[in-house]
Amino acid sequence: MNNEKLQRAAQAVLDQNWNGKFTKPAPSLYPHQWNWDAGFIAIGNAYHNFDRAMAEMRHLFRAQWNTGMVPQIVFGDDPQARYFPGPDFWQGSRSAHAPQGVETSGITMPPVHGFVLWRMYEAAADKAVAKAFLKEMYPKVLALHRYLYDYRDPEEEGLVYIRHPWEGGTDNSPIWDRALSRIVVDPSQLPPYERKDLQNPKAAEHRPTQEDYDRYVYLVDLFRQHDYDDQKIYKDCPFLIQDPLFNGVLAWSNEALIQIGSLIGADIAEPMQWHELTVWSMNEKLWDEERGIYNAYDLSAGEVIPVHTSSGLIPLCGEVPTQEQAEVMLRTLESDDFGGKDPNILLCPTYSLQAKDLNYKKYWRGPVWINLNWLLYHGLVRYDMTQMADKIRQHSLELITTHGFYEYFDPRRSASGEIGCGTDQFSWSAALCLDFLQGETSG
Ligand code: 2M8
Repeated sequence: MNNEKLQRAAQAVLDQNWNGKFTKPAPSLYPHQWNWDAGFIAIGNAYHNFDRAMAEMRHLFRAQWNTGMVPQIVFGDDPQARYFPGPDFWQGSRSAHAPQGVETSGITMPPVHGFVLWRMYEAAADKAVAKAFLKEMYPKVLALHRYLYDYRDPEEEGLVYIRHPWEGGTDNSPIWDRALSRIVVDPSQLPPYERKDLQNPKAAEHRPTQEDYDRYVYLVDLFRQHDYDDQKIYKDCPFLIQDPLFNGVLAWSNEALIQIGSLIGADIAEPMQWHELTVWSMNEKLWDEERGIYNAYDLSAGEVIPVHTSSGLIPLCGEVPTQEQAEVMLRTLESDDFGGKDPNILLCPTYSLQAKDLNYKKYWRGPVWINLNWLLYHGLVRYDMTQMADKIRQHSLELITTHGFYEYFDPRRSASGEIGCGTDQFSWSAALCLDFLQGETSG
């Protein structure tokens, strides 16, 4: 498929998933608006339909809680929408901080919005419109970051914790395994629930397990019982993790807030302080020199979680490592863990290829995801590692061209069975394909 055809196909996916108010991540599996999906989708639409990109972000931020938190899901009003957990299960209105007139979940997601806005600005044909939009959005994104530093960084280290795997966006990542295994759930004590994500015949094999879901539900139930009060949840929650992906993305968005603030003449003192502290702490606490990757940290157990997933490479995008550290990370990416030099591997697998429990087709436990590739690509570009950056971009486009706009992909060229997994017509695969097609190799 030539680039023009690919571009049109990607635009068609975004058009098809647009419901007049927001873009669904996929036609039926994900019928509502998701937080970081909305950000990636807005980047794609910035090249295709700038008004829609702005509408996407406005729709998300209209659901911002008055603590500043931006929710993981903003529920749409389609009565046919099949998704669990829906608004009745979340019961967000138990919190006095929840927004009025819109239903949302009670957790957040990786804070991509700062760099999404900057990328939109870079892509915009009409800079005056884009600048006015930045002015409108800047205080909202600032409030989100303030929430993260005020409520999710109890030690004031500049490292933000997540309290649910869904907040990390990498739902069943092996990073969470140990922490989740400590949560002993008696299924008979859980509120009754029915999963809606197992319609596709391969879903049970590819998606999270029942044990995973029991723990996801256990945590949501705990948050409900605490009426989504952040302080109370912090005291009782058995899952509090400082994730290198979440904090790496935060670092990039802090930088973007500094750029945006400078452009619009706003005070940038806060994002500057945040940025400095986050970068310093990530290097002090999460950097693993020996393995050349950033670890996660389990705040509940007080222990490092050695990360063998690509999440530990994401801090490149926020320019967290020094050039020297980045070079060590590049070697990690080239090693047998991630297959950067293996002709059979399409980059970048999400879990070490050496891990005993690697599963090439299971969600966040091995497959390639286009959003993480995009973050890695931009990280590598920042360190002038253009050859590897280009390889990631080419592999992403190859996967999409050969198999379609899937949600995730088996990384092996030699694989049998499906290569494209999960849902087809997945919005962020299409949106970031549009950005990849810009073909930029230096930034
Ligand atoms: C997946 O997560 C949702 C829960 O948030 C789910 O499995 O139902 C993840 O891949 C997440 O990162 C993504 O934002 C969401 C919608 O695409 O789906």
